[in-house]
Amino acid sequence: MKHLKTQVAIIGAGPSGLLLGQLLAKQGIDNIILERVTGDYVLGRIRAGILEQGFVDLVREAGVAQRMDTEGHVHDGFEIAVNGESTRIDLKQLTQGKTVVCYGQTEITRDLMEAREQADLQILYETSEVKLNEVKSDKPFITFEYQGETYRLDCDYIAGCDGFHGVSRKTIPEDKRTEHERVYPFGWLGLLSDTPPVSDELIYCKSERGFALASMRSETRSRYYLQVPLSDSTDDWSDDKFWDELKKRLPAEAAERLVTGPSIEKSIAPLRSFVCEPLQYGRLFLVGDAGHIVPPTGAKGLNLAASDVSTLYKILTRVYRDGDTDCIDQYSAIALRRIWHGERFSWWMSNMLHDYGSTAVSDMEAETFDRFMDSELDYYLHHEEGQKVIANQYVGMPYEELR
Ligand code: RFL
Ligand code: PHB
Repeated sequence: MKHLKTQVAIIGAGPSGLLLGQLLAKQGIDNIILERVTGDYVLGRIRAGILEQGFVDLVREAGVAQRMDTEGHVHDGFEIAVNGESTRIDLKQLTQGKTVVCYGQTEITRDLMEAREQADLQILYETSEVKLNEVKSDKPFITFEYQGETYRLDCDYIAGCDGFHGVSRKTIPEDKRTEHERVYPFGWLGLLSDTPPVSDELIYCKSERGFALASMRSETRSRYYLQVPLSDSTDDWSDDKFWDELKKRLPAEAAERLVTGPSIEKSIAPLRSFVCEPLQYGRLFLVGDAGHIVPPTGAKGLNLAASDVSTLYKILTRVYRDGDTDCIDQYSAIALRRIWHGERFSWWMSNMLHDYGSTAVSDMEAETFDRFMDSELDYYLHHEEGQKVIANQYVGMPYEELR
């Protein structure tokens, strides 16, 4: 068996693991990242596109913001269209100056991987049989297979940044964790294409045919989504069928402007709300999707991962700088408070904008429910106080400081 030693062992080279690793390294805290797949595979996953200010600030603090600052686009607002009638949520005006940045998760991940390589920091790709041991002791260690050999990695702390399907969460005994979950009865079919975006800003569309989202990655690359039944697969959706359906769900003026082209990626993501409590067990911390999942409607998944990273980074900095090991017990409560806000907002936006089909027991009940929904949309879209509720949550709740 080969032996390795580090201060913080990080499992997973997604945005959570890479960002945490970079921040810790800047503070002189040694870390090693283990990743199950190859770097190219990680970069092939097309996911989030909207970054809150807190995320942007953290990437700057990590010293990896150069490309994001030149190629990312600041968005002052976005549109919500209901049956073709569009309302602009003016983020900047409604939140006293706050905005979001449009820059793809793939690009952030690429920037972080390159920075890590340049700093000669280790990522062990294609590790398997990863097992977390003695996490309740002050000498935890990880065992794994790498390039045909068995390894033991001794460390002080373990950051479980290995996503929803990772091993870290499952290391916490079942009777020591509670998992809250809601699965939605539909998925999002995403399409990426090298075509100019239909609009400068995102358009979230509620229509009688279901939800759609017009998003983007750059002036020449678009990202669109359609609500689809969970039983659909990408084989059911030719590019032509996708574009035809999207045109029917977009407001008419946008549909007329839409430039179509061949897809360069197409995938279906199920929608899920999920929270594991607590997020700390001994010397193991769950970070990002390893501990929680949101439906993508509020653009919160990656942003919640960033606030977890920020909290853990502050804690570990204090541990190594001041020798204050008691502060690790603050992690779960601080992270979870912000996570539940993101969970509730994403759930609420999903409910408001998707078609769930009717579960009403009579026509009258269905009509009453429609009136409730019309009134809810009217309040949140056409009254300033309602718009403020959306805008303030969309730009993100402030990060909480350690005690
Ligand atoms: P990730 O990105 O899933 O990375 C986890 C990494 O851990 C590795 N791993 C392991 N490594 C070693 N050993 C093991 N046993 C391992 N098991 C797993 C995995 O290979 C992977 O590289 O989690 P992280 O870093 O916490 O980042 C979270 C974000 O990726 C996620 O919150 C967002 O992408 C969520 N999300 C979206 N969020 C948004 O804000 N806006 C979006 O539009 C949006 N679209 C999406 C999404 C998530 C999706 N998923 C998870 C299916 C679209 C999709 C399809
Ligand atoms: C995206 O661009 O992929 C995106 C943007 C906003 C969302 C979800 C996805 O709410």
